[in-house]
Amino acid sequence: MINLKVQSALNDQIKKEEFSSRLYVAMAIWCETKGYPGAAKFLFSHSEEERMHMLKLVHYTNDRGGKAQLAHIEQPDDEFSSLLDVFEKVMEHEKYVTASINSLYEVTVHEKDYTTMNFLQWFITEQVEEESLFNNILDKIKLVGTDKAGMFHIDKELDGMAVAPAPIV
Ligand code: OFO
Repeated sequence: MINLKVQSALNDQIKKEEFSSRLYVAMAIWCETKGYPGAAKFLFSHSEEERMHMLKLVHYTNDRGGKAQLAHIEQPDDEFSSLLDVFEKVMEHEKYVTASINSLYEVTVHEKDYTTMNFLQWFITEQVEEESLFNNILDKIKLVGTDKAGMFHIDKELDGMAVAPAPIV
């Protein structure tokens, strides 16, 4: 049976992953309506990945004899000044999620919940990959600045980077 403090921290993370999924849909909508179809496709697919993260936590909590709980999700921002602004906000958000995963891990260390510590390794690695992915995208966007041909090229590249989410395990 899962410890209640760990369960509560997992539920908190479930809320954040669900919010991430909504935030990336809001960003994808902005991109789709501003002429960046590739960035929109990429962000819609990333939203699916966040949903998969949420469900991974849901199944784990339930499988350990706990109960996953959904919470009220606040409205994400949906106005951005540029594609650079969108990806700067993605980066900011991912750093926040990384800090949150680290805090969740600290709870499991404190509670000596070795099974959850082990489970969270996947999320720790995933955050390293996500931060590096978004850093690369940000570097490219900064490099082209306001050059329209460059932006068109980046949008095409983002189109190719959209991935179908891996199955939940
Ligand atoms: Fe769930 O990894 Fe991004 O937020």
